[in-house]
Amino acid sequence: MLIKKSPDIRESEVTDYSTYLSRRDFIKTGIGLSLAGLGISSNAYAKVYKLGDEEATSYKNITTYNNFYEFGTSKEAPAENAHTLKTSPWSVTINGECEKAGTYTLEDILKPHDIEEHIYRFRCVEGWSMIIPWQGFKLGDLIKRFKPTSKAKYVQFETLYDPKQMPGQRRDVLDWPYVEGLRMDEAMNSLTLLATGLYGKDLPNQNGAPLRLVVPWKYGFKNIKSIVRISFVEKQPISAWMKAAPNEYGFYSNVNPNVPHPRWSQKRERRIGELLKRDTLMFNGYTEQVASMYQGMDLKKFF
Ligand SMILES: Nc1nc2c(c(=O)[nH]1)N[C@H]1C(S)=C(S)[C@@H](COP(=O)(O)O)O[C@H]1N2
Ligand SMILES: [Mo]
Repeated sequence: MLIKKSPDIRESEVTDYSTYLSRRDFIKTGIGLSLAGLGISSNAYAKVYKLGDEEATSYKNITTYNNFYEFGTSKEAPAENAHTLKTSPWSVTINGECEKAGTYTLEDILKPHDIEEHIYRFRCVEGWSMIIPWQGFKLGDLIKRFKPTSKAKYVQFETLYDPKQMPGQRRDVLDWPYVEGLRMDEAMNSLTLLATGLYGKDLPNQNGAPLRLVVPWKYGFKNIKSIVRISFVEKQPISAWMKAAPNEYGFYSNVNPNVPHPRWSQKRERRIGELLKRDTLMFNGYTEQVASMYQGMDLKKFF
């Protein structure tokens, strides 16, 4: 079992990765093997994860303080309600400007990718933040497999639409399904992940199982959950939040302490589990890896 360490990882310990192993074994043998049968300890996630001197947010906080409006708009609602989401079987449609369009099983989507561990800052536009140890693979590696054409300038993502499984979709708080998008270079950036797990365990439903986007230099709402469609498109996608409030939520939504939200400052943030507020960092601390993509752009205009 190969788990690659990536350069953004410091002082972390790589853990056994249950989802991936069990899926792989399922594919190979056609038999669902229990985690116990594979000798995988269920408390592998108890290890300490750090990003520099910043300690990872607790598993409990990451999995019980959520935004996932498909299951309700309070922070507690997703953990309470998301058990109704059925994540297996799951399929993902890849379409638009690419050579290998089609509908693929989740197993086919995951199969060629080695699972990496990335410990990232996560900053919600509402002013709170976490440190999350993700497992997943680079979105760029997936994109290459499906051979986008020269017309593919953006990548658009869609969450499952199924009001039976997602009770929040019975109310029109957003124009469902949840949609997000990235410019092609952002999608290809090596920080950008499709996550399948956190803390060495399967992604809990409330965190966007079985597949969710992680773009650590952007506000949390760009990190679309429970993805069923990835489309290569020529025009800039209109995200669910842009539709809902275009003056408040832009396409780029890069973390930027110098560009306030129309209703509040973005200069500081509350790290979940800490008392004192921290200063919010430009591009959430990932300037070195991402600033060149926005060279010469007016970030107040392209917010
Ligand atoms: N489909 C979908 N994706 C979503 C959301 C949502 O409501 N629906 N909320 C977003 C917001 S606002 C944030 S802050 C993050 C929260 O991710 P977490 O609950 O794993 O911390 O998910 C984002 N992705
Ligand atoms: Mo958010």
